Amino acid sequence: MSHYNIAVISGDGVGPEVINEGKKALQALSAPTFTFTDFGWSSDYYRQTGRFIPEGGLDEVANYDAIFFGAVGDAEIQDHITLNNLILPIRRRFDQYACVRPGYLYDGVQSPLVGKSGGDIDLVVLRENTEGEYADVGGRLYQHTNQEVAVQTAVFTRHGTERIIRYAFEEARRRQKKNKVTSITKSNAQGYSMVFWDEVFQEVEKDYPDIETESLLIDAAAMDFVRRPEDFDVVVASNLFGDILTDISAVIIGSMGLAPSANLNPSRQSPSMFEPVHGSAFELIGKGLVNPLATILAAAMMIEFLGESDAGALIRQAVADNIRENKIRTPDIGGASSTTEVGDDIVRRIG
Ligand code: GGG
Repeated sequence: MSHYNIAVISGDGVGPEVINEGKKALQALSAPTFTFTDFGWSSDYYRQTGRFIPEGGLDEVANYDAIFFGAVGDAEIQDHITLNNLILPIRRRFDQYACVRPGYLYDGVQSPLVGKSGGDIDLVVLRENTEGEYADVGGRLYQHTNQEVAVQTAVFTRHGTERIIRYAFEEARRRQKKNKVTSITKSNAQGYSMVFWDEVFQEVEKDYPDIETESLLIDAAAMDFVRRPEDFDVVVASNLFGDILTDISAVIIGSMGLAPSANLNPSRQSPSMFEPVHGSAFELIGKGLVNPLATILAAAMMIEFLGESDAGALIRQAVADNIRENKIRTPDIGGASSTTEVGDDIVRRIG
């Protein structure tokens, strides 16, 4: 029987609550088995030590099969500090360049979009995860004066752009749904980086004549995610545009609490990381109101990436059945049950 060593970074806010339910779902499987090692890296750890990740911490995590991540963000610490010192260094160090964010409307969930029912929305956004607008390049001059200058540079390399676009085409073939890839840019306004992205997309698409292609500007894509989400299959976008679009895809499938995310290193030379799309939601801490299903679905993505497709399917089925039955669900999707009660129901169904 396979056994996996999982590095767990619960992080901030509701992270520990949802990670707890994700671990429960994984432990309910008869196979594979897991050893979870908790790494207490978080904003609290930063308050105590001045660091989010201890010296040598990433070297230690490099030895694990995967990373199971909760959330980052704290009421007292600016978001750019938490992000740039915890989650972004992990994504970059382990070259987790493919951020995979599925948006699926489950049978039994009310989409805010009129007339959409189960399965009508079934798309996946491939977000470039290591460079683009999130490249840590820039600076500030003459701070706190009238002459203040702030520069933030986006970085698009051929290597980084081509590999995420290629991954998107491969994903469209793997999914066997609409065999379509939509590329998102803003090349009407950003004549260097985004025109470059369009050119790379046009080069790569030649290698995939079986896949239909479409190119949209980010503003049109945001509108079309609301107006015609059923037309999308695989969507590939830069780091920032992918981040924004996946908040839209989460809300149109009924809740941020239903949106999982995988940060993949497809070469498998370093561990990949799995997390809910949602952040720390610190206003919900300790209330038992947070929906654990995004994290449980991220757990399913994790074991599928590790090669355990049958076990992943079991978890997915448990989630789909829980939602369809519409008895035990958290308030974000119209229920009155707690985080733990939903997690317990998933465990019962898996068991
Ligand atoms: N579980 C994901 C999480 O905590 N996200 C917080 C966040 O703000 N992330 C920004 C990003 O992924 O770009």
